[in-house]
Order: sequence, then structure tokens, then C-alpha cells
Amino acid sequence: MRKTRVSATIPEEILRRFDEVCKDLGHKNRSSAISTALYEYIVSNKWIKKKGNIAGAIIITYDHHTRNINEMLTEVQHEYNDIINASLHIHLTHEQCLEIVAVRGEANKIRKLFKNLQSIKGIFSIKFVASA
Ligand code: NI
Repeated sequence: MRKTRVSATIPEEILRRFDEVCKDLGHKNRSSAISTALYEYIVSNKWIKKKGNIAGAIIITYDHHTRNINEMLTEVQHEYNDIINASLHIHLTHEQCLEIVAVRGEANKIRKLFKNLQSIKGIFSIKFVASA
């Protein structure tokens, strides 16, 4: 593949942590690690534009003590029960929960569900992993 040189401005802290991960993964140089990271970014966000049916898992970590969060998560999931196949709840720590929501259906609807979940206050992280 033809290569090109780019220049980017990124926070020092992110670069420091990136270099640490590169080292842990055994990357010989930063360029190859950046290429791999960019490729993963492209692949993991492909579903954003996809049409038709897709399947995958929405993975959420959240603060169990945020007021009404459990009710909100349940409420949204009930609204989309036609595309949710299963959900798994794990009490990670005293305050943190992990929820894995298996989905299958129209990509547009899954995007809407994702956005609704994302807007709930108290969520630490949320991502969608599409099946290949
Ligand atoms: Ni829990």
C-alpha cells in the first residue's frame, strides 16, 4: 500500500499512553501502530453508515448510583424490544455495572437505540461491536 506522511496535533497524555500500549503490543515503530489504530477505527465505525440488517452487541458501563439510571436503561430497552435479543447485566463493583445488549435488526433502528442509550446520564462508556 502506498504510504504518505501526516502531521497531527494530539494531547501529550494520549500520545504517552499510546506509546505505552505500542510497547506492550510489541510494535516496532509508532507509524505501524498508528496505521493499525486507524484501521481499527475505520472497521469499528463502519456500522454508522450501514444499511439493512446488522447484528452485534452494545456494551455499556455505568454508575449504578446515578439516580434513575437502571430505570432509564430498562425503559429504553423496552421501547426497542423488537431488535433486542438478550441483555446481560453484571455488577462489576459496588458502584459500577456492565450491561451487554445483544441486538439484531435494521441498522437505522440500532443506531437510534444506541443514541438513546448514549444520552442517559451516568454512563461511563458505551460502544457497539458489530458482528463481522
Ligand atoms: Ni449492577
